[in-house]
Amino acid sequence: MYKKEIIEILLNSGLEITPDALDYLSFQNNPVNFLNKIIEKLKRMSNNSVFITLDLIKQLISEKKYIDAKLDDEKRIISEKSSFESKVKDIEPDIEIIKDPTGRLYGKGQVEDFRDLFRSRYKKIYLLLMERSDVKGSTSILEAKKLKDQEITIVGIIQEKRETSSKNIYLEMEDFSDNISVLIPHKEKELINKALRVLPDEVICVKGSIWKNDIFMANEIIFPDTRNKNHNKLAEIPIYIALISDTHFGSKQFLKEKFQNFIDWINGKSGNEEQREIAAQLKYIIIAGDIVDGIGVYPSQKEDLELININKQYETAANYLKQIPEYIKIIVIPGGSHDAIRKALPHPAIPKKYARQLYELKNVIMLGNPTMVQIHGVQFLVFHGDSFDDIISSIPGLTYEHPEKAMQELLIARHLAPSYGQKTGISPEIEDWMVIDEVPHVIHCGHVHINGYKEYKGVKLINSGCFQSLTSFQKEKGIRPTPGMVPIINLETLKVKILTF
Ligand code: D5M
Ligand code: FE
Repeated sequence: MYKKEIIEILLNSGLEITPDALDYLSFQNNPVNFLNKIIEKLKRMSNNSVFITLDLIKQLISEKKYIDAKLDDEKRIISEKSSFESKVKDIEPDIEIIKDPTGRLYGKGQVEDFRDLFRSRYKKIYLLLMERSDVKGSTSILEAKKLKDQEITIVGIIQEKRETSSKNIYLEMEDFSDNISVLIPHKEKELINKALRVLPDEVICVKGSIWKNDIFMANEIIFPDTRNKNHNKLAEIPIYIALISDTHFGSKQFLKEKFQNFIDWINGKSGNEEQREIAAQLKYIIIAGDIVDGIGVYPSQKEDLELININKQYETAANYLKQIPEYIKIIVIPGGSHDAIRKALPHPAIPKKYARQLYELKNVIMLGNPTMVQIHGVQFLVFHGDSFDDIISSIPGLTYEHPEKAMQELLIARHLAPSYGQKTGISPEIEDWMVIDEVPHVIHCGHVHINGYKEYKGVKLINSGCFQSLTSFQKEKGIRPTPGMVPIINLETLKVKILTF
């Protein structure tokens, strides 16, 4: 609706815009006003770029709160206008819980349990690799060592990755029959780039042959990856879902006004005509962890807390969510460091003893992390993203600004937390819950506090951002959050929009 107007203004200013940035702008509360402020800011910065990209906009938003999405004027005008009525309130909710670790976690931390965990991981990913037309069968490492001068395919768990001074990479791999050093020669640039993306404890396939001294010389690295996701059975009518995370209730940096704006929009009390139309079709919300800020998460956290009682933090969350009409179903999963659950993945749902008021809300469904749900045929894999710190620091080229790229690496590895023994705690369960057995339509994560979105092979990779402003911890780490950005998906078309509150 506003797009033509936006393009016209940009043409007049000698600027161009990328399609995602145009979508983003057109969904602002007052797009023209928002755009004019961006142009003004660009001029002041004497930025020479002709293209307005989504990254550039995000950078500008995180720098200053000059583009504050307060809806004051518009809100007043609209609330005086027509009354609001939901178009989906009488539709029967259609949620199927496909996978939820709650009540099914038994790991006690014994050494044998870790063996079971890695066997389960190996078995599951081995089968995914065998589905690929370019793999078809493999040789055990024990057998492979006896086969000289022939092309061999092996599948193994990465025990260690080493880069030598001559820039060769060695992958130490094992498959429960034996282990072997796999050499990636430095001259093979493409292969080296792939090897740099390999993470410890990941299961991958390599092709090549036995070289001298039982060293395997690789000529190909194959990740399990995925085929294009088909979009056959989606919702039959437009029904919307909003994805949020990292609300951090109880923190002094929890953004009350932005969250209240979000709730007001749900209740038809704010937003432009197009946004109100979406609100009238909103039926689901998923919250992907870090509901509250927790207690004692880092040494000086007390100074950042408004509420120093965990129950009170969840009670506050419930008091906000109470304002959401009951016909809207809310799925809540925890995050590892702030919510009241054990540190190691997978996480069960937040226990009732901490979050009684959330359990008392009839429309709230408390599940574990990760969890897989199907809503009107659309599958959502919901994971807080606890492993992102490890992945972003391990794979060259990944940054906090683009969490969606980290999500793509996880999907390619078909595992949500590949490496053991780094920052991400992993519990030794009999089954590896973190393997992405079934590829969903949408993967929804949080944790990094930076909104990000991309599509990979038909799968929407979405990081929903946060409702907490910059904390001293993030400032120290150089992380610039993008609070109040809420991805909304139409379950009929899978189209994604980002609303800003
Ligand atoms: O995470 C808030 C932000 O801080 C998010 O961008 C992730 C980042 N973060 C969290 N833990 C770490 C560590 N250990 N190193 C680097 N960056 C980190 P939250 O989990 O909400 O505190
Ligand atoms: Fe968080």
